[in-house]
Amino acid sequence: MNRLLITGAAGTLGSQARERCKAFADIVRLNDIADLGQAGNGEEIAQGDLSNHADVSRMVQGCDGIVHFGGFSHEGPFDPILKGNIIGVYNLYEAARAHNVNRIFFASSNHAVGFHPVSDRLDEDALPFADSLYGASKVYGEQIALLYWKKFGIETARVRIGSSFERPRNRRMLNTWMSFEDMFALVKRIFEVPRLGCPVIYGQSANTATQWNNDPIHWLGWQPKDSSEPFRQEIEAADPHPDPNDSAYVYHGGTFVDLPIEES
Ligand code: NAI
Ligand code: 15L
Repeated sequence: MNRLLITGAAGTLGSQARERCKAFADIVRLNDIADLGQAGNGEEIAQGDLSNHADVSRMVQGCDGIVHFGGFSHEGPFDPILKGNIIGVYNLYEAARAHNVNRIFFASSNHAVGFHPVSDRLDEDALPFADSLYGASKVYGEQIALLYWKKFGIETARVRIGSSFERPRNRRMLNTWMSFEDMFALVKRIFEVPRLGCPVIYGQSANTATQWNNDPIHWLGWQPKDSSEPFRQEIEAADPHPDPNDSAYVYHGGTFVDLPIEES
């Protein structure tokens, strides 16, 4: 891998990617709408707005692969979701097509299927069932990825990330957590495999309690190594009497199902 574009490089996962992807990419090109500071060794800064076609074309040109973390990362008003996640994804795939970039890691979300009840264990065949405008924008992104694979052969890992933070933050995340180590082992693997296609992958660590079945992507050769178990005692002690009827434990998307549709 010569040059890898990382979008959302000022965010939680993108700022991790900034260092970690240097393990397999000679140059990381960093995009965000927010300030990215000075370029370090092996870095190029490409500040810009994903909703601006010219910005996106410039940042994609000359790259060999894309880790797409950029966009609006939670529920909110439609306008930033439209710009970051709808127009932004269209611009990204059009630029990839124009500049012959043939492999993309797309940060989808569990909220693309968040309205399924947790009593149903989900795999790659789960029907889209968004729990929010944000989740619906991720369903759209997954579909654009599939379309550009079928029409143009651009391969994408459509990764429905659970909860990827330094550590799990609550009881729900004991099931949905994905460590940064497991995340970036997956990112690396996506750019190593000779053939990728356009699989749906659930972004989770090897948690004891799991809601998502990754058996269909065993061929990928990625095995998460971390687990939320070491955090269980502390998290359960902080919240000793959870209500089993709380949406947090009833739906895959947790409390996103209860969020209002905000006005733009
Ligand atoms: P984040 O919110 O920390 O980072 C997203 C970055 O995208 C921000 O730095 C923001 O400035 C940038 N951005 C937003 N709109 C933009 C635009 N129009 N043009 C250019 N840049 C723009 O989010 P985080 O946690 O790092 O997540 C990264 C990706 O992974 C997001 O797409 C999110 O939806 C997805 N994801 C993350 C999960 C997690 O647990 N961290 C779970 C599921 C999905
Ligand atoms: C997401 O999609 C969000 O980006 C992240 O901030 C968390 O809310 C995560 O889902 C989750 O479900 O825990």
